[in-house]
Parts: sequence; structure tokens; C-alpha cells
Amino acid sequence: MDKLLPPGQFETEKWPILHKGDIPVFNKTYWNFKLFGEVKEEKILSYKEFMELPRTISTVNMHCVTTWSKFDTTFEGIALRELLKLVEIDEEVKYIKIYGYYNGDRFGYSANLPLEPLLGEDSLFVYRWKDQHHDWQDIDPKHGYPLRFIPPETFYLWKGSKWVSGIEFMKEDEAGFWEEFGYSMTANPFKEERYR
Ligand SMILES: Nc1nc2c(c(=O)[nH]1)N[C@H]1C(S)=C(S)[C@@H](COP(=O)(O)O)O[C@H]1N2
Ligand SMILES: [Mo]
Repeated sequence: MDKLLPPGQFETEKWPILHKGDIPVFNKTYWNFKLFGEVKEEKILSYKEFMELPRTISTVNMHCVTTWSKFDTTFEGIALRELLKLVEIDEEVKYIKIYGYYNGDRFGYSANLPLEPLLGEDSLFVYRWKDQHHDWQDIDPKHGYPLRFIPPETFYLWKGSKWVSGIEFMKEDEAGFWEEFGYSMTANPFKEERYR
């Protein structure tokens, strides 16, 4: 993976922890993931169904808007494009919102993203990772276990919802949790799109 530091960022080998609210308790029996919005039929996946989807391993760089960047973390997860095979989305869908927990509210956190750049191997719902200093291990609950999204490195890491609960498919772009507070809708670290 290229190690190109976006403007205003510094490299760290640690993996800092950043979120608002409590870390939710994972319950395999009740956990589910909802695909909804501009779809012909909504779909709800159990934990088992989600984890049976084809898996992808990819190495990515993470850029946090608080200025740290962590290069070359290898993740195992399920690519977003696998989920697109499970619903019939309206052809005018251009954006999505990826939801996650915020203080006990399953849909309390969200981040909006354009759909088209998320069709590659670097858009993953992840549960396992390794890097230069760590062997394969489950993602810690602090980082979003059982499942969190990691966006391509052309988006700041706040677009990577932890403790994910679903995807909403949208025709128009709509602000998520941090975007409502003035953070960028597009959030490209290489263009330093921090705020709007
Ligand atoms: N559910 C949820 N996901 C979240 C957040 C949050 O507050 N709640 N914070 C985001 C922010 S601002 C960042 S920078 C990354 C940090 O991920 P990390 O703690 O694994 O480094 O998670 C993102 N995902
Ligand atoms: Mo962040």
C-alpha cells in the first residue's frame, strides 16, 4: 500500500480510539443488520447470515480528521459490494448512510458516503485485523466489534461507523452524525476536506 501522508496529518503506529458514547454489548442472538431506504424490499440479516457472506482481506490506510494516520493495517471482512447483491436498489441511488450504535441507540451514529467509490476491495465491514506489530486478532470492542466499516482512504475515518447496524440507500446526499455538526460531506483527506 502506498504510504502517502495527506496534508496536515502525521503518522502513528498505534491505533487510537475515537468515538462518542458507550461501547455497546454484543449479543449474537439479537444482533442484526438492516438494508433499507430506496430498495424494492428491505432485508434484515442475522449475525450468522452476515458472517456467511464471502470474505475479503485487504490492507488499507486510515486517516482520522484529528490528524493521525495509520498505514498498512490488514483487515478481514465482508465487502460492501457483497451486500448490494442482496437487495434490489433503485437505479437512482447515488448515496448511502452507514449506521452504527450511539449510546444504546442502534441507529444513533451514521455517516453519509457516495456509493460509487465503495465498490472495491477497500470498502469493508471488518471483524479481524493484523499489522506489522500484531498478529491476526478480532477487532476490539473499542474499535467496533463485532463489525465496523472501514472506508477507502479517500475518506476520513469518521465515515467508518463502528458497531454497524445497517445501510440506508438514498437518491440524494444527506448529512450523518458528524456532518450535521459541520464536518465535510465528501471528506477527502488528500484534499483536506475536514469541514464544510
Ligand atoms: N458508532 C460510531 N462509530 C464511529 C464513531 C462513533 O462515535 N460512533 N466515531 C468515528 C470517528 S470520529 C472515528 S475517527 C473512527 C475511529 O475509529 P477507531 O476508534 O477504531 O480508531 O470511528 C468512527 N466511527
Ligand atoms: Mo474522528
